[in-house]
Amino acid sequence: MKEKLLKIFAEHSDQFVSGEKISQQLGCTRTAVWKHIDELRKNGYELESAPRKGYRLIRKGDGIHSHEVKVGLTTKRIGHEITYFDETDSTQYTAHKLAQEGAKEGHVVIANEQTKGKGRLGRQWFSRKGTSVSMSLILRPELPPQKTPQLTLLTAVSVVRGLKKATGIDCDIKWPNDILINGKKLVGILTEMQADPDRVNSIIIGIGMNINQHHDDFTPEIRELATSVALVKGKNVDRAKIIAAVLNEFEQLYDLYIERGFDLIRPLWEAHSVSVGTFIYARTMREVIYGFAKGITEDGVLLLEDEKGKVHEIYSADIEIASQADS
Ligand code: BTX
Repeated sequence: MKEKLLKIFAEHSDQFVSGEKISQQLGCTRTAVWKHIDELRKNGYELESAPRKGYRLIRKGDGIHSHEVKVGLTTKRIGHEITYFDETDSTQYTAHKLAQEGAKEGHVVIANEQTKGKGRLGRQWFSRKGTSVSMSLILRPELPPQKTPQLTLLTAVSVVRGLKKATGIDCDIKWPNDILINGKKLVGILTEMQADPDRVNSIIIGIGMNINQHHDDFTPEIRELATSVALVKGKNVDRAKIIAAVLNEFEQLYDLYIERGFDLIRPLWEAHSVSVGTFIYARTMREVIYGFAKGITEDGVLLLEDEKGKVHEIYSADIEIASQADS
């Protein structure tokens, strides 16, 4: 009901809508309308009421609303099913559960706040209420498990293109899963799967985006390494619009990928990459390797040529771009 009421206000932006019209559209009594309006106010919405005119939405609450995302979607299936939480532990957990229960490809889980956001290798991902986007996308491609890293790279391209369309900002990609602006982390991507040895059952792509955080909204441990769209643009932006733009880009690239493979995605990824064609340090589980990042393979594996000319295939690592003095 709340979603329907918000949709009515979205269709009458800045205008009054009479209580009678709302009750007709919602199919409920005027008293029930008043209760729903009261509920919205408790959720942080500012609503003006005027005798004989009705209600007018002045300021939205700090949530993300499914219908606002859906209004911006041009997709055929991605994002058509949305499960939304004002607060949850991690959207990845819910998405895994939904996938096990048979959720369809394209189902998206979105949260306004995560209390146990997951990064890679058991690390934490911070997402502050009302400022960030935490979402997990359920996919069911027919792929062998070793191809799934390609989807991380495809997602990174979708995020860069979606952010450009929705906000005008240009971001860089650092292999494999970081989106950066001026060297600071704006977005993190976590790809997980449920698979048999030779076949993927589902892939869950988690995307954490810093959107409206200001400096003090970041916890001290990430304050110097993180940035947000608002910090770059100097003003807050609409999170629902950004989600829709990213999902739109994602579907286009994903359809292309399913039809034609990774070959067309790779150059798009390389065009935004700051970690290829340069000297880097790659910190793997076992060692740190310094060398020249030559490119990525068909499977999204990073090729790193060390000082002795040996080329290492890096499947998973944290990358640091070497300073000019190192190279
Ligand atoms: P990662 O392991 O590459 O990055 C995690 C590291 O990034 C942390 O150790 C910390 O240093 C830093 N960090 C944590 N939070 C932030 C932040 N908000 N901004 C910048 N830097 C940060 C990246 O893992 C993958 C993150 C995926 C997050 C999404 S959100 C939706 C979905 N649900 C969930 O629990 N995880 C994914």
